[in-house]
Amino acid sequence: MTELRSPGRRVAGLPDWDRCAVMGVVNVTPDSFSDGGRWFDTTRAVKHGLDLVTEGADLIDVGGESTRPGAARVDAAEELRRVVPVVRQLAAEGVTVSVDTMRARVAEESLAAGAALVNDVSGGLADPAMLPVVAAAGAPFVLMHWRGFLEGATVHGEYADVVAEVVEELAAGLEHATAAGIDPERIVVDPGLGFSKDAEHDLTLLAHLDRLTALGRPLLVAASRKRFLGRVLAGPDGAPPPARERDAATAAVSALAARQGAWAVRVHEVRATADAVRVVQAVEGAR
Ligand code: PMM
Repeated sequence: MTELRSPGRRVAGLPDWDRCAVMGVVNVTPDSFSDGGRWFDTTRAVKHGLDLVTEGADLIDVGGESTRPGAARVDAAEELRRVVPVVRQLAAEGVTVSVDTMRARVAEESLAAGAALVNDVSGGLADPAMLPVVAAAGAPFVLMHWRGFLEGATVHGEYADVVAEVVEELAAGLEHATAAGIDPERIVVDPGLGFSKDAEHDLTLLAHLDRLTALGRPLLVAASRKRFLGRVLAGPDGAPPPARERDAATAAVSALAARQGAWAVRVHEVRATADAVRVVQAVEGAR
C-alpha cells in the first residue's frame, strides 16, 4: 500500500487521485488505428469525452494527429482546428483535459483553452519550441520514450536491452526537459509502448515497470488496443483480433500496471479499466 501512495502518484498541477488514474482517449482524427474516424467532429468528440468521464475516466486525452506507423502528418492549422474547440468545451465542463500533440503551438493554444496537461509522444523532440512553451506555461508534461517518426512499425527499434535503454533515454529526456525549465515535479514518464518497439519489447517493458518507476517520476502506461495485444490474442492461424476486440486484454494490462504503481493508464474503452484500477486499489487496501 505504501508504495502506491508514494510520490510516484502525485503530479504537481494536477488533481490527486488516490489510485491509478484512468485517462480516456478522444482521437479527433479520421485515421487512428484503433477508433479511426468515429469521433471526427467537435460535437461528437466532446460528447464522447463526457461519456468517458461518466464511465469513470479521471482525465481525457484529446489528440488531433494519428501516430500510426506511416500516417501522414496533419498540418498545424488542421490540428488546431480539430483539437482546440474540443479541449475548450471539455475544460468548460470541468473535465481535466490532456492534449496529445507534438506541436508547441497546439500545446500552447490548448493550455490557453483550458488543458491541464501536455502529452507529447515525442517527449519534446519533434518540435524544439515544445519544452520552452510547456516550461513558460508551468504545465504538467508527459514525456514519452520516442526514437523518431515511424515509417515502419519498428523503425529505430534495435535494442540490446530494451528496459535499460528506455530507462536511460527517459532519464536523458528528463534532464533535457528540466534544463529547459520544466519543473520535474510536473513531469510524467511513459515507456511509449509500440513506438519503435515490437511485441517482445512491449511485454518486456510491462514486466519491468518497477525499473521505470525507479526514475522517481509518475508513470503513464498506454497499452490500449496496441499491436502487442493483437499478437498475444492471436488465434491458431496467427491472425490478431481487430483493435476494437482488444479491450478486455487492455483492462488486464491496466490491472497489472496499477498493481505495479502506475500513475495512470491511457485507454480507449474506459469502463473495464475503471473497474480494474478500483479492484487493485481495494485489494491493495486489504494488505
Ligand atoms: N500512444 C498513442 C497515442 N498517444 N500518448 C502517450 N503518452 N503514450 C502512448 O503510448 C501513446 C500516446 C497511440 O495512438 P492511439 O491513441 O491511436 O492508440
